[in-house]
Amino acid sequence: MPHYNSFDSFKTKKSIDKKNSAKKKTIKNIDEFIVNSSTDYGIVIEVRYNDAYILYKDNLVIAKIRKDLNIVCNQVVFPGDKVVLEKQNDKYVITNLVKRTSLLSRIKKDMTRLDDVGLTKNIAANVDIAVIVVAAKNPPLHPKFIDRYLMVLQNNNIPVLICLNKCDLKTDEDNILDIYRKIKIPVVETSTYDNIGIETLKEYIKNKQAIFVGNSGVGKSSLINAIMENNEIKTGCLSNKSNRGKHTTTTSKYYIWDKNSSIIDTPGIRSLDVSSFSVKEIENYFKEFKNIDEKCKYKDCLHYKEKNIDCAIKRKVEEGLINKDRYESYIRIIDSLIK
Ligand SMILES: Nc1nc2c(ncn2[C@@H]2O[C@H](COP(=O)(O)OP(=O)(O)OP(=O)(O)O)[C@@H](O)[C@H]2O)c(=O)[nH]1
Ligand SMILES: [Mg+2]
Ligand SMILES: [Zn+2]
Repeated sequence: MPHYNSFDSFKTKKSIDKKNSAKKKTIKNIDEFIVNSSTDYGIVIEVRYNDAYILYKDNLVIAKIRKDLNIVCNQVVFPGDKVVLEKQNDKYVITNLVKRTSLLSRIKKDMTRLDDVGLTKNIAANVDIAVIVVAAKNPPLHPKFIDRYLMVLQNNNIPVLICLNKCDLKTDEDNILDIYRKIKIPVVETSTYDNIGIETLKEYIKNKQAIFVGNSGVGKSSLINAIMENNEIKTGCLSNKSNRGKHTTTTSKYYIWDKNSSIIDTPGIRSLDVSSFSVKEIENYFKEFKNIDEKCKYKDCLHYKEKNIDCAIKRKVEEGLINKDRYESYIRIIDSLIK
C-alpha cells in the first residue's frame, strides 16, 4: 500500500526522486503535522507556490504552512487536502494535515538527468473516483491515451469512469470504447452542448470527491460548468470564475457542486508520462491479459518481439480474445520504455 501521507507518498520502484529525498531530510516535525482526523478543517482548493487557497467555514482564505516545517505550500498540500488552520497575527497558518485516503500523482521524466530518475508531481488528494474525459471528436479520440491514464490511476488505486464528451459530434457507428466496457470500466456519453448524459455522470460522482483528467480541449471544464449550473451549491473557484469553461485550465481547481460532492478540474496534458513503470509490470495493468483461461508459459516473456512460438497472449490476440488495439497500446508502451 502506498503511504499517502508521507512525502514519498508516490510509488517507490525506480521512481524515487533523489532530489525530493534530499529535501525530505530538511522537513522537521512532519509526524506531528499529520493528524488522523479533525472536526474543524478547511479544504484546499488551489495551491500556487507558497499560497494555499482554502475553503474554510464557507469562506475562501489564503494560508501558508507553519514556519517550523520550513517548506512551501506546493510541496506539501494539494487540492482536495483537508487542513487544520490557526489564525496567527491576522494570517491563516496551516498547522496540520488530515491523513489522506489517496494521493494522485504522476511521474515526469526529468530530461535534464541521465540516470533515468523521475520527478513526482502530485495532482490531488483524497480522490474517490477519477473521470477520464475524452472527446468523440476535436481532439480526436485515441484509446492509447486512455490506456496510459488507466495505468496511472490503477497504480494509485483510484476507481475510474470514462466520459465520452462531445457525443453531439459522434459519427462512428462501431463503438471504440466497447473494449473498456468489456473490461468493466463504466463509460458515460455526454454532450454539454445538447445537455446529454450530465445527470448520469452526476450519479456516478455524487457524494464523492472526483477528479476530471484528460487531454486539453476535451471539455472537462465545460462538464464541470454544466454540473455546477444544475445545482444549488456553487462554490466555484477563484480568479477566473467568470471564464470557467472557456479557457484552458492552468492549475488544478476544486469545485463543490452538492453538499458532499466535489470535483477537481485539472489542466489537460498532451501525453502522460509512464516512464517510471518497469517493462515487466506493464502487463499487470492490462487486466484482460490476466483474465484469459491460459497464462503465457514463458516466465520472462513480455509477449512482445520474443520468438516464443507459443506465447499465449499473442495467440489470444490473433484469436480475437484480446483486443488488437489494446495489445497494440501495450506494445507501444513497452516500445517507449525500451528505447
Ligand atoms: N461539440 C461540443 N463541444 C464542446 C462540448 N463540451 C465542450 N465543448 C467545447 O470544447 C472546447 C474545450 O472545452 P473546455 O471545457 O475548455 O476543455 P478542457 O478539457 O477543460 O480543456 P483544458 O482546460 O485545456 O484542459 C470549448 O470550445 C467548448 O465549448 C460538447 O459537448 N460538444
Ligand atoms: Mg479546462
Ligand atoms: Zn508471452
